[in-house]
Amino acid sequence: MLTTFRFQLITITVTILLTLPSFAVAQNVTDFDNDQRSDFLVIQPKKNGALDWYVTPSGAAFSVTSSVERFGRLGNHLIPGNWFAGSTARIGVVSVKEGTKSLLWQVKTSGGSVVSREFGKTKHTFVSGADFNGNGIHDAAIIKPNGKVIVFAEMLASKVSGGPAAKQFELTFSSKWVSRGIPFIYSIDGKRDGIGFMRKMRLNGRKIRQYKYIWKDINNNTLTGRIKGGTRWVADEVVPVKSPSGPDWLAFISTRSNKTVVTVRSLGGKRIIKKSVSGERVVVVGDYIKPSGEEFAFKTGRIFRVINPRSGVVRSISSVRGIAADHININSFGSSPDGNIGDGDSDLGSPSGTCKSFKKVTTGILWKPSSDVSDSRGGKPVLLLRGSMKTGKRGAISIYDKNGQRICSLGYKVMDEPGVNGNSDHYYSGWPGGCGLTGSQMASAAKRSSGSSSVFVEWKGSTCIGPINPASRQGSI
Ligand SMILES: [Ca+2]
Ligand SMILES: [Ca+2]
Ligand SMILES: [Ca+2]
Repeated sequence: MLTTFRFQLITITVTILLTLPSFAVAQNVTDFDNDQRSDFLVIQPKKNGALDWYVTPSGAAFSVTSSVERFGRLGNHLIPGNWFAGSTARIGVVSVKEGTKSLLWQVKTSGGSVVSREFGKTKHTFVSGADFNGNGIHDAAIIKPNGKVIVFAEMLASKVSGGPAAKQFELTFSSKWVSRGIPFIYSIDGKRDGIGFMRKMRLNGRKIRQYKYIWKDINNNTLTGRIKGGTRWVADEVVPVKSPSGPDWLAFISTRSNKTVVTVRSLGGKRIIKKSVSGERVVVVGDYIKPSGEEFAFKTGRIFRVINPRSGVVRSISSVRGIAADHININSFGSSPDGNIGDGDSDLGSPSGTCKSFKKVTTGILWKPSSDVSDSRGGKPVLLLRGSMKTGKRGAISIYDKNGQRICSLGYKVMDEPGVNGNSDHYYSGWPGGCGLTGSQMASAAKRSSGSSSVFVEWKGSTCIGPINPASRQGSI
């Protein structure tokens, strides 16, 4: 998954790799050119909301970037991966099927057709990019609020003629772990993935807190324990990193306004490496370079800085600007996205929070009705929060009408140049996580549902910023 990326609803995400059986298919998830190494995948949302995909392949020594194709729309989550038997990676998206609350999974085949299947609902968290039975083909899973996890092995591969049979499995966790934990993918043998939840808990009444976990796979293996050490750090995201052999490692990714920290540990807690960079960065994982095993990479603008956890070797690779797509994506269409890239937001109409008090637009808060950037954000509102007005929220924030009905959303974007606009946090309508409406469309939507064109933006606790006239500039930073 990507981090900070914890982004988008388009949400996109990040990746992993598997060990390759000699007969097969590249299991390296984001391997598009079939050289068994991961490639860098980036999307650029266009003004009309379409997504253009680009790949910077390992096979050409990361020296060129090519356009893949246009597929998906703002508001979709990205699910690139090895979805079919005998194929290299393919691009795909998860969206909410129009007029329903069902999740629609769609992946492009090499022939250009689209293989799709409905699986899960908007109230579920979905998991893409994991291989639960270790056959090299990616499987889908959904996490239900009641603690049930449904694994759908070969969900899409089975729809292709001559493909393997699909099979479903059910794993059960307590609803507390699901609601309070960070979901993560992990393999005990480097091949077959399982799913777990990580929670920061107090140790036997003592003050210090550590991460505890519970993990299961479809072969009835269960692991429980705690991550030794690391009592101070708080992770936003926990992502698997293939070690050179045997069990996975885990990358704990922590993003703050002034730096991004990645700590790679074994499940037993042994620290393999810790790296931090200034500013908020997207983090992706893949087997990009030698030696064997996966690397992680910080993305800044067009540059991916690749770091091997064991050797510490660093290499910089240039791609294109855009949102990095990782193959492991754990996300939902709700209002509080977790990881990777942004978050989608198609579940409008079921406000998850309501404004109990209001904060007027003041210094440190700036609403611009029309962003002047030239991508999908252009001509649509952006909210800037500076200094003490920041909330730390990443992903999507909700916009309500005066009755507390959710009518739109804004998506958080990591800035390519950290520190821009006084180091403000930026939230866009035309960015993953955002609803894509213009200022006047937002005003109309609010007017239709509440009789008033004013809107209120989710802020801290149950306090909202507003009233705001979405079609005019207000505030200053
Ligand atoms: Ca490759
Ligand atoms: Ca599989
Ligand atoms: Ca490697």
